[in-house]
Amino acid sequence: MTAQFTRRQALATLGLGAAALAGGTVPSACAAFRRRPNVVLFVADDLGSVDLRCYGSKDLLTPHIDALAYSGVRFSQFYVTAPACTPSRASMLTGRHFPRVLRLGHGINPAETTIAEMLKPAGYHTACIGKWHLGFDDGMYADDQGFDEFFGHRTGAMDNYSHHYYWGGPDRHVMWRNKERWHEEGSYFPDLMVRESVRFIEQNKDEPFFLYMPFNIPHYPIQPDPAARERYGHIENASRREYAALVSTLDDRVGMIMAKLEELDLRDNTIVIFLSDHGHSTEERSGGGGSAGILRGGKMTLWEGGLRVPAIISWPAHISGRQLRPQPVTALDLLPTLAEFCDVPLPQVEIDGASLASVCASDEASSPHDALYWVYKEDWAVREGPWKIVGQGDDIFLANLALDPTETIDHAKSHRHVQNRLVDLHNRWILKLSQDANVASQAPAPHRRRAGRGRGPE
Ligand SMILES: [Ca+2]
Repeated sequence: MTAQFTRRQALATLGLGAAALAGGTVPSACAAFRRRPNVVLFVADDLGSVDLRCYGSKDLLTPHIDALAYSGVRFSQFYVTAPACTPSRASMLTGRHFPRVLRLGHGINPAETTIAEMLKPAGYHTACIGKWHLGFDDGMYADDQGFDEFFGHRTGAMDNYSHHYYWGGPDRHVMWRNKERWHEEGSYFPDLMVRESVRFIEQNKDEPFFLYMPFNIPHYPIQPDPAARERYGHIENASRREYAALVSTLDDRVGMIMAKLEELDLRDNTIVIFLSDHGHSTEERSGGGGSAGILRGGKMTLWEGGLRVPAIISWPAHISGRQLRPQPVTALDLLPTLAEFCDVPLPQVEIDGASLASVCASDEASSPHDALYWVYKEDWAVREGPWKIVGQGDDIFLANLALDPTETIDHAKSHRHVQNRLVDLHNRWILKLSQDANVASQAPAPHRRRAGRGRGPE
């Protein structure tokens, strides 16, 4: 009998599924036996690919998120499925590519199953506190999609003090508590998020809970906590200085939630996940203070700087700390990972992600994906092994990320056989998507090779 089988037997005896095998120990499983793990999902808004100290930043101060990283697994090639807020978050919450789950211009199809709807039948109390941005019609708000409670703004950019929409007109108030407008003009929204989240944790500390905290920062409007500004007087570039203060504003508030979990002795059996919804913004309103380091591109592009994000999974009871995982994985994997860790059934639909339990447990585990696929507006991309192809209209760019993570050397002409294979993968994926009844009317078109772009020699 192997040691692992012994551990599996022991966990089965305790009533825990195979999920609990993810690098854990039997003694810590005893705590989990009392109840399923809590889940806290932190999402940063437009945080750059390297904009944490634990991801190599030299000028940002992010001690709380760094501590979270050191308590668990930090991923160095974690991708989101789209370089924009709504499609990225829609995939993350459903485990399915966003063309399958989004009704364009409206939000997540109510027929889809979110992480909250997956966990609720197992007795989880669920809350979404922050920026929803995943449904704009009746029946498509957070409290219609599996969250017992919602506090925050349903739409995108919101002024953190007036709680009015930051884009366009007419000027309008956009903060809600469930189905009621909520007015606290003058109160700083990130602090309201912490207040409401702490209340939710305290109220549900004796039952399993899922707290989804989609922060609205460091997305513009660039309105950092004045106390955080004081740490960065030495940064000369004003855009970077303001962005840095906003990242620290985020870090401080992550720290406040972590402190509450510690105070209530909930930390060990709480799965805490942190990621950014995509890369840094270069929009004029953002000031352009974020960074992707050596990576190309940012928000709204399919280059690495738009898609590769900081990502952490921490569960002290079952996952070892100070782990770095280089395997290419994706936000699609979070729902199936949580299904396994929380021992709940997957939704009865095709899930595009796969559980990361084995990857969390071992740096020798393979990525669950042979290839990764993206589409965004007219652009598309595929990654297979070190190769990544980016299509923009008729233009094709083929990078070898192992040799050139900056995506500056184009191998499209010199490696036609690779290019053709990845184009075929993309087209097969598009064909599969288009067969899904949910997306038949809005699926992107396959790529058509231009004349002369045949299967040439390498
Ligand atoms: Ca965003």
